[in-house]
Amino acid sequence: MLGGSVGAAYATAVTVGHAQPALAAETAPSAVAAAGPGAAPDPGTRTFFVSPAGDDSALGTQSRPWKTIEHARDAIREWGLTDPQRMHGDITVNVRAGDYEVAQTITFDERDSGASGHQVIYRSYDGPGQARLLGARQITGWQPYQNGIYRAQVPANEPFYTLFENDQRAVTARYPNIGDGPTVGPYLQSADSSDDALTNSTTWLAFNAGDWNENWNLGEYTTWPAQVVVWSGGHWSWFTDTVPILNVSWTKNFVTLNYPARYSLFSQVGSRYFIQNSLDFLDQPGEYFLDPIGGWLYYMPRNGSLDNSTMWAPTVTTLIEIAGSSPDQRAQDITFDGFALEYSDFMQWYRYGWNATGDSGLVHKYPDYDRQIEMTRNRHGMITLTNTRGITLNALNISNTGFHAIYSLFANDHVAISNSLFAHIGADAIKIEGGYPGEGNISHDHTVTNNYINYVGELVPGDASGVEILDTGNTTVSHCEILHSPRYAVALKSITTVANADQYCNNITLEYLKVAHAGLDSGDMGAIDAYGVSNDPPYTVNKLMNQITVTDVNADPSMPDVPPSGIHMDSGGEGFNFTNIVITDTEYTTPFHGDTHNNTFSNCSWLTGFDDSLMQYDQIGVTADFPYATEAAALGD
Ligand SMILES: [Ca+2]
Repeated sequence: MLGGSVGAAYATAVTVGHAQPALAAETAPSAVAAAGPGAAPDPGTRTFFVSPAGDDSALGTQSRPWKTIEHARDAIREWGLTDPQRMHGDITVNVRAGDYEVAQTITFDERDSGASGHQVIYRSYDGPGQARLLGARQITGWQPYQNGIYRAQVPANEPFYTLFENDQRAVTARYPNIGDGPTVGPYLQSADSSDDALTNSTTWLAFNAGDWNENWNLGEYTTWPAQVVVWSGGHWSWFTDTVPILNVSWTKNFVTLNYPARYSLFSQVGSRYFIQNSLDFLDQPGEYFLDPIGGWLYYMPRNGSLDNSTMWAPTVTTLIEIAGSSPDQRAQDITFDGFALEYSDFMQWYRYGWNATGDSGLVHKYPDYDRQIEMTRNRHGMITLTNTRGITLNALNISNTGFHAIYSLFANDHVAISNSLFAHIGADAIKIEGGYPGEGNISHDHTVTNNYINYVGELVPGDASGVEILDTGNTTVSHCEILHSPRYAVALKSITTVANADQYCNNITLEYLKVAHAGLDSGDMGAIDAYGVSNDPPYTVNKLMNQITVTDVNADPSMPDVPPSGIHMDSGGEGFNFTNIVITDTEYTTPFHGDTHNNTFSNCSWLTGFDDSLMQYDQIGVTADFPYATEAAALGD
């Protein structure tokens, strides 16, 4: 029944028609209207308008639109238009073309749900990408500073953690300078040390003599120190940490970090890293440094001047949050259609997951799962969903995020993400994360189809993924193109201790996917990767990969781990049926890496008897009517 409801919602969302029919015999309760956010609408009206030129004290009509989405939400809420007894059709908020700067996260909860099978639809009225929600403010007042650097005054003590020149992310001033390639290298390497306490530590990074300069201002002991961005774990290249430094010992050549990295900073070979966030590192076009204490922002323009540039500083980590109060009180049947969403913030310290079993501090049936999930403090998506049902996200253009683009966290089902463009994403483009194993199957029945995903993991290259699905099942990912990922294109994860009865990662279908340029900076992984999703016999085959192409899975030459493969079935990567798959140009010795006994295979390019005529190449990837141009996003392809 829910599936049918979502299908109907999707059909509504992609309908091109404009005016919605008004209900004839419906009135807003006068008491509610009197307490409401403005003049009551024409009785029965279900269509409203918002415009950058509007006024929240207006009527919300096409000729007298409101100014903010928040006001439309409040009006619908306070007039009781979604009361199940009164909601006899969809409610549509038509958002006109233009820029809407989002200074505070726009939140929706169960009071904003559709009812009786009808949706509340917020849509870009003038076409896909025309209504733009910007999670940033413009920085103006730039003056030449020195050496090609400009600077502008900014409010003190309002730090932000990424910056944009027009539609392009700036680089936090760093050493060594970023290269031209698709990775965030080149890197330094942490040093071996005669002191085991240093090399086995997650907070001490030993450096090679000459790599660091005693004259650098690293902000030691301040609230705004330099940071190390490091593939912790030495030869492992699985996770990147961004960690502020505490201080430097120039006599012993080691740095003490303010927080533990995910793994030891030395293991067989040095951990790859760079240093960022000092004015002394600002020497390359495109680099910036923020001094939030003094209230100055420094930037070296990419083209020598800022005459044709607008500088955007992010204001929020999340632009839209849809969150019910609890799994029993869900926000449901809400659609966002056609919006562009650009710019969101990152943080000063990032680490993927807790370091050890039980570190979340919460009691769980599988406490080792703490190591598999985002720490509480890092749970940010440009669109974040929690405690929802039947949310439709269609024809969005999401770019330049700090964290994930769309983050479905914990109890959500029947999320539909379709026809959308993702480009220049800080972490994952689409992350669907269920709850802890064995504590309830709360994330399921999602549809991810017809999406174009290009350049993910720009701030979190370790564990970056185009689509990551954690402890979630009954989900289909289809007709997606996923390009340029330092780690995964698609990752399916739980943890290897989970028993079958507690396993929620069943019935996953990946099909008609086109993957290229993944595994660009990571090892011991595949462009499509699974871990811990089927751990015990009988390894029932209940997951499908069908009609998939994967090409160019080659890591940066500095990557010291086992080279990446096309498909990597890690421990617990069992119970899959692989059919009609072509993998080319991978760095690992074989295109497929994993168990061949508890998975089934037919017509795969690395097996004898492969028949290319069975590949439906014309149906792989996004469809011909994809609503956005993909060429622009593919620059550098
Ligand atoms: Ca630099």
